[in-house]
Amino acid sequence: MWDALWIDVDIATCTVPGEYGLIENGAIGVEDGRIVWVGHREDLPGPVEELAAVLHQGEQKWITPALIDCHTHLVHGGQRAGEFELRLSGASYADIARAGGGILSTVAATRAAGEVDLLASTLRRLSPLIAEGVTVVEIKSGYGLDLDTELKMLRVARAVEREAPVDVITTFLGAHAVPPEFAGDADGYIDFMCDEVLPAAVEQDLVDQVDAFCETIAFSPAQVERVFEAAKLFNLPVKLHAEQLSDYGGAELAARYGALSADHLEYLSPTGVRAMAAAGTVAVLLPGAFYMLGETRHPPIGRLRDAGVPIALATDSNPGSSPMTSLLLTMNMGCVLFGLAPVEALAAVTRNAAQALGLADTRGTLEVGKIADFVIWDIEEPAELAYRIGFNPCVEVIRAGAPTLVR
Ligand code: DI6
Ligand code: FE
Repeated sequence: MWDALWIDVDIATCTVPGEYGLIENGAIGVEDGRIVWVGHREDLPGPVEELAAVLHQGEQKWITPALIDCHTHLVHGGQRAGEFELRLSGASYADIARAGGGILSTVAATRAAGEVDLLASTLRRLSPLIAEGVTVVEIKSGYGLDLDTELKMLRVARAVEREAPVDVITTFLGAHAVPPEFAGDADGYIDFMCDEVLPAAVEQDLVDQVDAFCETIAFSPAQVERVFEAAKLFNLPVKLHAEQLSDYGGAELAARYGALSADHLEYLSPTGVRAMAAAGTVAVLLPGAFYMLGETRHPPIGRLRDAGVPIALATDSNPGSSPMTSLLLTMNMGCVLFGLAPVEALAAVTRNAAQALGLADTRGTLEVGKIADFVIWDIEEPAELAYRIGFNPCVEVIRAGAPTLVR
């Protein structure tokens, strides 16, 4: 007997690229936290009462894979509404960063924050994501830029997994900005990150993957390459903030290191697209940052599609360029601002987001053997998930086969 069986549901399995993988009048069987059966109800191997210990009747609601937010900076002190006001009166994101504001103002606030408060504020920002059916979230460091605070951020990210019903992937983003102590010495700062901070974080088992910010206002491809070499020593997968504000060749570099993903990509070149396709690197698009910064240059969606590069979407939740905590709104923005189809937007926060985190074997689709993380939605068709703005149709989240949230 299975542990539980869901019937009277319509299912979008997301198993086939470019399609919802629809199963009308479907059923899902779960055992030991994994999916053991998924298909049409009439094909079930016996009478429903005899198949599982618990029978859930879905009243013809929809089931999709649980959502995955594969790029966030959720752990941080403070906020930057003042900078938002400056930008609205004409300053650019890069101007503010060069003047010592931007990321560095959040660094000051994060260094000053106590660990307990940092965890509490992170959990508050996480809760709307959880309410939307997110069960896996990636969280980056990168607002510490010194040994103690980078470790503190990563410990908080790990603690999130103990305190909230989500699995957390932690990302070391020491190469996010040059801190004041290293002003004018970006190379010295990269040495410090590679030789001292990353090894200490790995030693304490705080790091699942490594990221960097490759941009004229941040780090050069040569500096990023040293970070990737350091990651390689620890067998850690890499990813990169690339081509957000200019074409700097970051995506090609990331592809050369077999990166799981390259993220942002508004200025991605045709060569970059080809390199990503060849390396199997996922394109993680962040329409929240595009929107918030009033950008006009779109990521090359058509080229990415033609080249078969999987496209993911994420909130990029951070206090500067994307103070956003809704993955459903991100899906809507992916469609309206970037021209994705709703079916692509759903894949972008499920199967492709799983791939961007190296979790494609266990997450992101509804198929036998995968972890039974799924969402029950009160909708009439799956395109509704990307269509509404500011309305959350999630009624229940199933995590490893167990209902964790009922609204
Ligand atoms: N790109 C981003 O979108 C975030 N970091 C990055 O490298 C923004 C970080 C911030 O402005 O605080
Ligand atoms: Fe980011």
